[in-house]
Amino acid sequence: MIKQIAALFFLTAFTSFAQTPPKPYGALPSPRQIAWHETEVYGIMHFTPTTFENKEWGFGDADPKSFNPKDFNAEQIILAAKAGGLRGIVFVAKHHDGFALWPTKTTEYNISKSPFRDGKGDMVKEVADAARKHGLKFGVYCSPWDRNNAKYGTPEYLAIYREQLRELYTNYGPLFMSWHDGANGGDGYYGGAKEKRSIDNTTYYQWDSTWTNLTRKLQPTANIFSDVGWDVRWVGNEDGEAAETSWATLTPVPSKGTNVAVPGQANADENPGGTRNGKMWIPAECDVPLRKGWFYHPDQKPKTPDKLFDLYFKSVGRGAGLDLGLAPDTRGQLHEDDVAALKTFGDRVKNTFATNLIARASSKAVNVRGYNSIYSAKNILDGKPESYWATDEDFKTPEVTIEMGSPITFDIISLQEYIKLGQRIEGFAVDVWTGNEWKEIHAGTSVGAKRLVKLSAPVTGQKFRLRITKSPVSIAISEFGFYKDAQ
Ligand code: FUL
Repeated sequence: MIKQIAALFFLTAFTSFAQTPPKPYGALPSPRQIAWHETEVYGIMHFTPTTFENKEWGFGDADPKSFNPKDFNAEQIILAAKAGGLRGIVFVAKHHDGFALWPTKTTEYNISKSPFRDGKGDMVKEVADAARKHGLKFGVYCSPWDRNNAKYGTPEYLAIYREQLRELYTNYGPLFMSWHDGANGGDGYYGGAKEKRSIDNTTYYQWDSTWTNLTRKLQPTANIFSDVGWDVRWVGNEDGEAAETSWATLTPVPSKGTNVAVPGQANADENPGGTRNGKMWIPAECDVPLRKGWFYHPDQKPKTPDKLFDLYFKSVGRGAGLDLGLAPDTRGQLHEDDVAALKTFGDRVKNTFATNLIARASSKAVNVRGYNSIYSAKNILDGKPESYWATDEDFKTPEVTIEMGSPITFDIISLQEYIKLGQRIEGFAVDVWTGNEWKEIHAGTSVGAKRLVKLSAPVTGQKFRLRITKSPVSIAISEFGFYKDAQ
């Protein structure tokens, strides 16, 4: 009897140990950030009187009557975005020129004073509705700098700005992002004063209480984008590229006189790559306009699908997000060149990643956590991001061999960590078996939400090996794949 109880005790202890997931490592993503990572590619849309002036930064003095997009079609824009593989749209509800694209009660300088829909239009609503109808998430950008408002620079303007956010947060459904720009102060119309106004952007907007009391309360699903957070950081350039080695973590340094790091105060050196072992999970967004400018200019052309595909690897493929600037023309639609570029890019991504060429391979790992099938290496080939291969505590640099029934040819490697347990891996390598020895195809560093590698030439083989070459803790890998560029 005693023996049986002891055996039972041992078995229970063993199975519960064997089922214990790896301890999380470092800063972790929140559920709202996990949802943001899944969005991967989205757009940011700029369309105000500035479009009709053919400028990038409206001064704030354009006549509201100039905003007259006779053929505005939110669905045309959203469908083009969807064909490009974009899963969300951040709509610039107010840019630096101060013109509000919804019938706000906070300023006369708004869409109801324009000929659009005979002064009865609400463009924020039209875009939000079209986005949701076609399955895209919706977010807003409301510029804190307002070159039209007479009160800009005084404490009264802060109340106006917050009320604008409150309107946007309460009338347009759940948002996936609230985008906060860093451009601040300078010359402007300011109700006719036409002067230069400087504010101290560390204190003037009181971001801490705005985000805590408004954004978090009214839009708990909205990821706050600004230079260094709170949820998503700026990548530090507008070229669409994160650093080759990218960490989703960062330690924001509070701006002088505040307890937060505010927009416009980025530590640009760390933004492109983040900080290994940073205190907070704040992944990078790579914002880049589809054309040269954020607003439509007839003399510019959209980026080529090849360029977009390359940027996809340098953003999403480095654990970041890709935010593509969409600029409707004066009709209120995306130019056919933009539509075509988005479609070719979207099709290429969709077709390339449609089939993981090693999905049916057999796998043999050197170690599986507690011999437990929950953590089997098979999980990295199952296409399910929720399952992962984990190893025992002391197996920090394990390897797994993948074997196919017949040879395959590929030129893309994809690797994903199970980021709910943090960003763990610091180095990995992939080899092909040549018949008598292993030959390294690629060696890389950080992984995180996703690491994509485009090889310089296609590789053919039947047996492969993934080696984790550096990690401070045991690993948790959710997906591993080989793909062939569908160009
Ligand atoms: C910048 C702004 O100044 C640009 O006009 C644009 O809105 C871009 C997305 O962010 O900081």
